[in-house]
Amino acid sequence: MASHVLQSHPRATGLAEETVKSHQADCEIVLHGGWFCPFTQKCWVALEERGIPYKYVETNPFNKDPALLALNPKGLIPALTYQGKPLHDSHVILEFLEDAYPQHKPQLRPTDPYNAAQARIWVDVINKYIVPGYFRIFHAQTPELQAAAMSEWLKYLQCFADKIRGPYFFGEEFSIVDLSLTPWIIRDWILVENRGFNRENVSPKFAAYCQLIVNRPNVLKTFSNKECYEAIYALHLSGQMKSSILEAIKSGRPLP
Ligand SMILES: N[C@@H](CCC(=O)N[C@@H](CS)C(=O)NCC(=O)O)C(=O)O
Repeated sequence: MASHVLQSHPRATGLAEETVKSHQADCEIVLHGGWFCPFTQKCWVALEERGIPYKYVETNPFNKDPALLALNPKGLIPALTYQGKPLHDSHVILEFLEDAYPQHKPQLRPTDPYNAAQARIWVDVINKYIVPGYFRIFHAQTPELQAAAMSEWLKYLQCFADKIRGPYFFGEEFSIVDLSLTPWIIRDWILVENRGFNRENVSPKFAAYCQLIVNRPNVLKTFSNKECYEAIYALHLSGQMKSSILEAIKSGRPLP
């Protein structure tokens, strides 16, 4: 089903299309990603923020091509190759980019050890609670289930928002914590229009934080035209989306 949608929307559009076009030369880093994929966007923004040279290769993960399985046995995007060697899982890729390219500033992981540990804690909260919560709201097909999923999500977001030092999570610098939430903030309009989400219901501070995040140039230049996402999100909203993440959520397993 999702593969079918990707046949009509196979490539990045808008600002993201320009970014893809300017990253077609061979490089030691190759990002195998999808224009629609929030996990890809995390890695993509990190490469742009840090000015690390990379090649972008659009990859459809729903066909489970042997070429993708060779890069990631889970058959998911993003996958990254570094000097021809594969890596996968967006949070692992972000950590790898920090470790492999310390000379590319700004680093997104705090250099202070205490803040670095705090960053790990909050990235984990985002990955384990906030991201699955987002998908649970999509997946819920009755008003009661949607309201329950939304109220749980608001609690996680409020807990996160309370810790934002402002303007970004750790203060002045955009970090790996902000980045880990970014793709879901820039995609929250679907929940606003279809599930009654409102950033102000988390807190005015959170709404201001989101505004800052979605206007970062590197976030905008890795984002396609909105209407293209709507075709994919229609599948989520109607319960027709089939993906490893949704299967995990339905069966109570950890996300792949
Ligand atoms: N934990 C993975 C999740 C990646 C993921 O689920 N990617 C989606 C696209 S946004 C995918 O490849 N879906 C294909 C499928 O579910 O079969 C990460 O952080 O990279």
